Amino acid sequence: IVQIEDDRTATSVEALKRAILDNLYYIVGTTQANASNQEFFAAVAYTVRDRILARWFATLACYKQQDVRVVCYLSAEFLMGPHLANNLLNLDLEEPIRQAVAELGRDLGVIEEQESEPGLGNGGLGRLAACYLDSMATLGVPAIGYGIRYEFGIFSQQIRDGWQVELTDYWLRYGNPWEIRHPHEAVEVGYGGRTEGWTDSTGRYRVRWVPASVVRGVPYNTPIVGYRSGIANDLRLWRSESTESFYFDRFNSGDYQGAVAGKTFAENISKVLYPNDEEIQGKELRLQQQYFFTSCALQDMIRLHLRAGRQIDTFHEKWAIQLNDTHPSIGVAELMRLLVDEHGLDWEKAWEITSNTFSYTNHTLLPEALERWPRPMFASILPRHLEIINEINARFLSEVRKHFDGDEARVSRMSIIDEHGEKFVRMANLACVGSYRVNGVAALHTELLKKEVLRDFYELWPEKFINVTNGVTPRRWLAVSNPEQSALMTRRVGNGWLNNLDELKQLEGLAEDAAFRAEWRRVQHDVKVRLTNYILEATGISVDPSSMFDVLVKRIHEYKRQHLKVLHILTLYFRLKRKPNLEMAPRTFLFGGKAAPGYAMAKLIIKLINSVAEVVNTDPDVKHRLKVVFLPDYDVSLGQKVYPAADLSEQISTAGKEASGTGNMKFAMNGALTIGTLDGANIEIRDAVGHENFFLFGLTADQVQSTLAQGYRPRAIYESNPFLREVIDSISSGQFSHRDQNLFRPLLDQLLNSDPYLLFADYQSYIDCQDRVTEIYRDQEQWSRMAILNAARMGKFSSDRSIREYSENIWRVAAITLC
Ligand code: 26W
Repeated sequence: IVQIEDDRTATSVEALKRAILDNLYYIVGTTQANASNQEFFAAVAYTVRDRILARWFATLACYKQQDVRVVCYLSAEFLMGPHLANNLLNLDLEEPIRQAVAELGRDLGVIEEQESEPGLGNGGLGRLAACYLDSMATLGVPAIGYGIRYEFGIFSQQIRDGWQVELTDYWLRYGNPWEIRHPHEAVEVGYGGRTEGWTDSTGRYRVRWVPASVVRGVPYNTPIVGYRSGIANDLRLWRSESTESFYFDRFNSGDYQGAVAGKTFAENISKVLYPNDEEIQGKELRLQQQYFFTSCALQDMIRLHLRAGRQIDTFHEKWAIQLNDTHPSIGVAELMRLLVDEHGLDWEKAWEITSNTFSYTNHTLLPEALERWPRPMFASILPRHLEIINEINARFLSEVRKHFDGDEARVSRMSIIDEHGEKFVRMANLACVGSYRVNGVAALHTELLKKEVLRDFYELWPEKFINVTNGVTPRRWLAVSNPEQSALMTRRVGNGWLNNLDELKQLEGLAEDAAFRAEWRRVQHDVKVRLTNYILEATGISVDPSSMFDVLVKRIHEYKRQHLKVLHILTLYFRLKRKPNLEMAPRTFLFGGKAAPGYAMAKLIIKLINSVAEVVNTDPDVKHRLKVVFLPDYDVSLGQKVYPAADLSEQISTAGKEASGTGNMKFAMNGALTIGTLDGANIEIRDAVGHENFFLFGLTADQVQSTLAQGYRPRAIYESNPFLREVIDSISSGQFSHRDQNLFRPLLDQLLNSDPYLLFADYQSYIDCQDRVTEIYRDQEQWSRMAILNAARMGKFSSDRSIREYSENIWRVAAITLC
């Protein structure tokens, strides 16, 4: 028998080699001899994508056949990171591809490095969406991710003279082999204009929206492969384009300028990701973006629903829409508009459908991050939606009045429209009213939502509120990022942990095994050498891989307190200045993270870190015992290099400010010990790994509140603590700014006069705790024991557990098995 292998599906090394060369020649358009590594990457990616397509169609067919409820995860951000290595792991193709690539004369590691990551997110919220897509595909939860295909993702960061400089991120420069454009599934989205009444053929009064402009949304699909589940879900990102026909008139009448202006408006919508997190800007384009992808998503769902031969009034039975924060919450009004205006349902039926479809996840307690839109702006962009929101609000407020007889203060707090002074549309209120479930992302966060930010809503509908603690995917964050430690763990407990992270519990016993601990340290050292080489290449700084790697990577924000870390470094620095021969185990302080371009204080913090680095790293008294490194352009790819190499994970936000944190989980899974406050998921991590294996410091969320309420005076702490005073005075004196005493003035003034994030209140507790860290680190055996126990006990923080909770408690979807 002659067996013919299909070059697009077969997985033998020989077939893969043929397929790569074929794709290189016919798709990329080059030859093996001439191909750059970048082109070769594209050929490998196409080869992998070919092997996904059959699963993708099979998955869709299976969802259709089983008539399942589908989860639609609506998110303005998906911070996916590079796909190749992750897809190879999930498809179990890593070894044959590695060999095929090697036999074609290239190195898979080098090829993987060519992939430019789709940085379509700012930080935690966008990365969480990516982890959840991975877990949904792994568990077989039918899901579609809906978002925006930004042409420019999060800016790339350079450091010049210690300052952050932003460069545009044209991630599509070399094309994107993972996505498939589907122009025949395009939809139209309107903006502006007016509404008008009309009477339909049954004599019923109806309203229609006559937009002033219309743009086309074109979906680009990227398959999301589950870990060895045979399932591929769909990430659908929408690109805005102009509807040629709309501007044709202007063009024909000679108004070329006008025709092009319309095209520019349309194309601008999906042009660039807003680089802010945790602070709203109230910009028109942002609302246009939010409405754009939300409307595209809802139209797409309705099309799929009707195409399957179903009636519109069963919509909520077949679709569960998760709102990733309030960014897509305009969807509540849009679904009402589609059902009432376009599909002719009456209001009550439409509301029943809508309010049984949406759920809302809140990701932040910071008041400056709660979205609200000035009403006049909202009215000019979405006039029909404002009418609908007014109607939702009127009905809702009458329910509130019935329930809380006569409590007009409460009515005004809960109103979707903020009627005080300049009027606003409050998107969190709209999301709460339109959703059947509202969740926070860590136990403390959910409690604070119920007690403070959303208290009135909790009192009206306690049953709506639920906690789902965040999780991260152990595939990308352990298996792909840290192959050395993964192999070690798999040798001891098998590879079941990849889809059941609780299985790492079996490592607990090995913490007491001296040989295992030695092996653990050897692996950790190798991983640190890998990062050491990267640091040298990226920054020119040489660090000692046997020093403690003390790491703080996340967006730069005052509440995350990167500057508290600086106070610690300087405290150690002055100890060494006083006693140059003091015995001190060497530490390498690694920072990474981007500041929002308009956030002056965050940018000044970056400058401070680099200024301190410049002095400390070159001071002969320090004798290399302290090294400070700011790693530029922190992104998913860099995270994958950093988490595995960390010894100490810094999670030092002011208690009550960090909703959850997810970096904290990635570190601990990789065996780093955490120094942290009782904030967000830190609390649950500490409970899981054991209090004795976690370095706790600082005020609790309650203490933070009462400290501020009692008239907090940071200057008094400064005056009474000589070590803190020395550090602050040294910055003030210009010691780290070439004698410039003004450079860091805004930062110092803020700390001395108000210190809203309580750095001074937590300073001594932090320093004392760091001294305990140093003490324990001297006992490497003890440190290894604790590190192993941390890695072994992180099962709860797999995103698989989070997705199971969403599936059971919110979405009411069952995982499918392939038919
Ligand atoms: C409108 C500006 C804006 C943009 C993004 C405001 C707020 C956001 C996000 C909600 C910020 C964010 O990413 N929050 C983070 O979400 C993570 C995932 O749940 C949590 O782990 C982090 O603690 C939280 O800061």
